[in-house]
Amino acid sequence: MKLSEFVKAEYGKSISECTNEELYYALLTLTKKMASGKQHGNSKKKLYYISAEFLIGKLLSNNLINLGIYDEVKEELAQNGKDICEIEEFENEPSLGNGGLGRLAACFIDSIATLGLNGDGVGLNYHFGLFRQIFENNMQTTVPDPWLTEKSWLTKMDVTYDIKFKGMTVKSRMYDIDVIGYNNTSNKLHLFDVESVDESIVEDGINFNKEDIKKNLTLFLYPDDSDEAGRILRIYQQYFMVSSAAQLILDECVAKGCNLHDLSDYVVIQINDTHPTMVIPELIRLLVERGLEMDEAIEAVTKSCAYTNHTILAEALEKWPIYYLKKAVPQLMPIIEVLDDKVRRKYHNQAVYIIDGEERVHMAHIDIHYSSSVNGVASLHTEILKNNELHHFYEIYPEKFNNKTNGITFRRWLLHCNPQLTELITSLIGDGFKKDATQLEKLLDYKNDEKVLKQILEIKSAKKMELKKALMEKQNVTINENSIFDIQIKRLHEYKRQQLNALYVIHKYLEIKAGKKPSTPITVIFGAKAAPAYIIAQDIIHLILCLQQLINNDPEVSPYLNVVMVENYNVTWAEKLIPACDISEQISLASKEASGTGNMKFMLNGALTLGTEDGANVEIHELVGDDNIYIFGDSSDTVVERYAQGSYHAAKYYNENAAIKEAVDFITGEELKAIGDKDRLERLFNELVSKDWFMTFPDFDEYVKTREQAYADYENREEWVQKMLVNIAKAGYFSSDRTIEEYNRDIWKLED
Ligand code: F58
Repeated sequence: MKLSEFVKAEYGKSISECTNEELYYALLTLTKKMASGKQHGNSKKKLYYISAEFLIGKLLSNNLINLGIYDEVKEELAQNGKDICEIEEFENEPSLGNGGLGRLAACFIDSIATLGLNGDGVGLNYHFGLFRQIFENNMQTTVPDPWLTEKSWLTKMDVTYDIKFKGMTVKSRMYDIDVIGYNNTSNKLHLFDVESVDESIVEDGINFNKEDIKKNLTLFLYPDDSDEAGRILRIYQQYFMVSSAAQLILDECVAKGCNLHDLSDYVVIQINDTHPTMVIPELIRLLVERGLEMDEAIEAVTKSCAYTNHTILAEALEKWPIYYLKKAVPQLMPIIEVLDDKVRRKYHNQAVYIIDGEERVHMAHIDIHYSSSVNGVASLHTEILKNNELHHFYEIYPEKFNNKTNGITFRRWLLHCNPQLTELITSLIGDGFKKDATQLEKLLDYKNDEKVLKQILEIKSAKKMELKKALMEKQNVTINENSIFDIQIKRLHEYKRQQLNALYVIHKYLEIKAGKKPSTPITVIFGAKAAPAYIIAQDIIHLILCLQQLINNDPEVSPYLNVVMVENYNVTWAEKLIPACDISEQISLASKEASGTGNMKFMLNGALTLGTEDGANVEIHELVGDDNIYIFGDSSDTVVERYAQGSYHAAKYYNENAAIKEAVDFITGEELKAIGDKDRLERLFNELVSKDWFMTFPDFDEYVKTREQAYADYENREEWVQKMLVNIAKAGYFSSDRTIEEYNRDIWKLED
């Protein structure tokens, strides 16, 4: 049905007579109707991708693209004087994720549907999402991010379950979002919510009574866990999610004829990090309740589950005190004890026990023993898991370990966010790359085609202008479209080393002050949210915002260097920032970034990576070769060794390296103290000088040198654009369609 006919039937008027808001809702309804006409994967075996996060981004454009009607709709709107981009402004971005892990889940469900696989996502419907970030006095403050509207992509379903906690039962209700593939399939994202949730209990930012579970359960993603009530609330949330999922899974497979003994013929469950781990004991519990022997239940569940690890930071691996579990979900403890007991009888190595000497349950250990697959998310990451972090497990189960290098959906990260580049590519190599991303390699034929190279540069300039406009509109910030756009956008974490980037900015500022001016001006852009309880991360944001104020207001420096931190960085911002970027900062301490996926999005949009040999940067480097990437820093082997030896002393570097000392001293110098909070800046200074746990100092000199080299190379526009082209052409490997094909081939084994 054409939009005009639909609008006539819906509102009794023409497109041009409608408001943008009316048009948004008309398109939403039309899209949902079209999705319901598509087929759902229907193989005997079904995948359930369980995740605490699905960072899906706005859905309208993406859905129109996947339905194959985007251009048509855009055209029809334009003919009636309407701009699809303005209509999109009416959509709130669903606030259902935090970072890479959640965005990966969103890319994956897109690819699962696109490949026609029978697989749904299962998660939670957080009313206020993660939080909305606001900058005040150069600091992050947090407020709720209410994204739900009366009419939305969610459809309230008739599916409800009783979820039993200690002394209380709550009702979960399922809400579905259509996951429309770029083909004929439409799957579902099932989001569970509690019927009794009460948004009005949130006051004063994002504070609420953490003990009133019935009212608070689905208010926020990752509620503050700096106190015990917050940590126990996370257990309530996790169990609520997995018990709902487990009941749904059993209902669906029984409806298809499963007798539960043959569960693994019907079901495969991908556990996205450890947040859904309790699905293992919960399913075992339910199977026993339905008549299976314990051993058989354990075997059936082990065969059906697969676990993805996303981190090697030991502190990020969840370990829950038994006492918490007993308080919230005591019914799981006897099962977990059986699981632990089996491990202890078989393996006499404390490192692999589920319950440790401090009465804590190691969630990842449950996953590894009682799943049939354990995967890392980039080659280097998987190797580190096998050889270091999870070595004891690898010795027991070498056959379970496998690598699945992450990917991104090109529908969102090229077709949607960069239609200009998409059009150019299509005009050169046809549109086969939209289904088979490896065809992008055909672009290499144009490496010496001046006309094409010029067009690529023109598109980059156009995207820079678009970003400039957005920053002006949304943040009232002016940037120079003729400057180099150097961008670091990701969760704020010390291991990702935004502080290293900030130290470079200080270094550059001082250089300019001393009269050494860059040939082309530089705009350094950051985007990051920091967990509210992560103090040093807040301090780093404070430093960046203070630098922004200082530098942008210094007439001597601002013509050459600018700093911008986008407020409330999210998927919608990423869609604007990535196509405009020249240099993609991927500067984590080698060995610490499991994969990264932003690195892939930037590359696909013609940005060059400035990065360490970490995560998927290693694979990007292999693909594009030395000439088309800027690599610096110590190797992961060196870093691992340095940690093992305990041989790193930040103070030594600080005292012996004048450039480091100068940049670090600036943090507590007069200029910044006049702007910022003395305590915060001092705390950050002390953290760096006395600890610098993520080793920014050893990499500093090489980072500066390599960044300067990138800036120098940028001056040669002919060569630079060739590097851009190589990056775009080689990005095909990072399509999430490839990743999902591998998951299916090696782990899920679903028939189409
Ligand atoms: C990310 N993890 C990894 N975790 O850091 C990144 O390297 C990888 O590319 C991505 O997963 C996808 O595999 C991540 O985003 C979280 O957000 C945690 C959620 C729970 C609290 C601690 C952070």
